[in-house]
Amino acid sequence: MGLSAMRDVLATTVSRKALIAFCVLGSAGANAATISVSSLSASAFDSHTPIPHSDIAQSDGDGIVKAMLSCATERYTHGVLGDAIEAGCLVVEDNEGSVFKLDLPKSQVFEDLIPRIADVNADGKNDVVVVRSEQGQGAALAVFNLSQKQLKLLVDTPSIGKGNRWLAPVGIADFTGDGVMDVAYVQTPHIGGILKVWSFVDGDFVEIAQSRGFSNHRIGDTRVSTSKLADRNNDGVIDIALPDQRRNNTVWVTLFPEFTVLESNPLSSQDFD
Ligand SMILES: [Ca+2]
Ligand SMILES: [Ca+2]
Ligand SMILES: [Ca+2]
Repeated sequence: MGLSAMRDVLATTVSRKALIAFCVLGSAGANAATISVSSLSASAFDSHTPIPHSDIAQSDGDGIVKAMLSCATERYTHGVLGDAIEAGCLVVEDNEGSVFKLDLPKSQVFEDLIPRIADVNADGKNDVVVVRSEQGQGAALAVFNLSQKQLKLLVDTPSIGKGNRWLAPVGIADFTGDGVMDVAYVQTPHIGGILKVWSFVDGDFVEIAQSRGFSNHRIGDTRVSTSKLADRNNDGVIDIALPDQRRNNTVWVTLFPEFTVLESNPLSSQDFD
């Protein structure tokens, strides 16, 4: 192949990538504004920079095996996670070594420090769970996965509905013992925290429990959640430990067979090691 023919092939490849690079997800609400940008090229995961204080998630298995919060931005002026810098994009690597990046629209950030890798929709492939915040709407818990070689929104909870209102994820597990994955977080942990638990049913999140009186985060702390998951009562189903709103007590709750407070003990910092 001559040099000029090679240039033509390259140009075609670039233009095809440009065409598939931008895809508007969904048709209604905040999701319609989410722009998914994926890269089929060998753009190395490590060439991206994580935002300050954030962790890079790693996992075994299929689907997403690495996830990073990147594209540092100060465009969302809330600053409850140690500084005013949030993430404008999510970068993931799949088990075949391909790297994908999802840039949020300017009205949104990832207000989080830990991407959480889990198979939320039970298709055998890892997804990633992060807090996404929007100007005027506040935070929502959002799940992204790889579909047709693009990093896309799989499902999200409703936004809190007011700007600068945040939620602190507690964990992802089957809290109800029915074999279906659930997610738990504390909504507005600084101003009256509500534990909310959602189950992934028929492609959407369905709220299965909520209870007031918890606080798993202090303003400014880079630990996203002071909480613990363990089977406290040895019934084979994972339970949740959280500080109460005043952070005087450690409260263990279970969702099985229904929402129940198992224990409430004076809080010790070791409770959440
Ligand atoms: Ca999955
Ligand atoms: Ca469940
Ligand atoms: Ca249990």
